Amino acid sequence: MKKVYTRPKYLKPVANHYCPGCGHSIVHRLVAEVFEEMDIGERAIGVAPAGCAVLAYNYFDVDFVEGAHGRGCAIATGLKRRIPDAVVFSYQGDGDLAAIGTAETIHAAARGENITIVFVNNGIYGMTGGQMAPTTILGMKATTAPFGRDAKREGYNLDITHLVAEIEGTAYAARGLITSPKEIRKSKKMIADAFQCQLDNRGLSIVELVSPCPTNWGMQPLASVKWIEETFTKHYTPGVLVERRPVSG
Ligand SMILES: Cc1ncc(C[n+]2csc(CCOP(=O)(O)OP(=O)(O)O)c2C)c(N)n1
Ligand code: SF4
Repeated sequence: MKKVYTRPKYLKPVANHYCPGCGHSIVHRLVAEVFEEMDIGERAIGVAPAGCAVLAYNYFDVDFVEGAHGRGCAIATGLKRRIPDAVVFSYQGDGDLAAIGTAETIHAAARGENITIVFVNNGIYGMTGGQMAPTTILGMKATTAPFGRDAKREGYNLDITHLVAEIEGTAYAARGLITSPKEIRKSKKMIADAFQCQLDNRGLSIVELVSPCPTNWGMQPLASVKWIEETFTKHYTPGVLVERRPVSG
């Protein structure tokens, strides 16, 4: 019988701690598959976040550094400048990238750092129990916005990838969904394009993966995916947001 599914080379043969229906494990798999297909796993160095993906270094079979909360882009900057041949990526949640790490994110983009950001947006602080994040959309409930986010009380949600895309130093910004197999395949292509951008020395690349957190959303996994497609994407439309300095020929 033909084998159609196997563990990617750059994922360790261990069980992970993610909840059923969580997008993180799918994103891990996509990144590991891209490393294998692009033959860059031996050169990869990841920066793990404070957040549900804090143990990413236990799952990826590539070099990793653990970052303090929000400092992924600053740490990735140091690694890439010191080891230019490495393929450096920060793996960050929306609390990590768009709240405590806003300054690091924006300034890494402004400097045009040749790093890749894998950004998992589940609209909430997952690890700490479902507090409101900058990405929490209007009306969405969180433990710190129990009646749903209200613009008058909690302000509007922040589309950080759109903001980063506006900055000249950003070479590639895209947003994919971790929902249906079709959308997941598109997301994988975006991850590959982001790493290719780094290989071509074009500047900062970011891929946002809009991803379910069934546990903190209080939904079943399938309902979470449906909610992303019907509601969350009204604020976070998938697609390539910007592509600068393409390599000709
Ligand atoms: C300096 C500092 N402040 C706060 C925390 C607590 N903390 C850990 S993870 C986290 C938020 C994680 O949310 P997110 O980045 O969205 O990732 P997710 O868990 O949803 O994947 C917070 C506030 C911390 N570890 N360090
Ligand atoms: S709390 Fe949410 S983000 Fe964290 S592992 Fe569970 S489903 Fe995933």
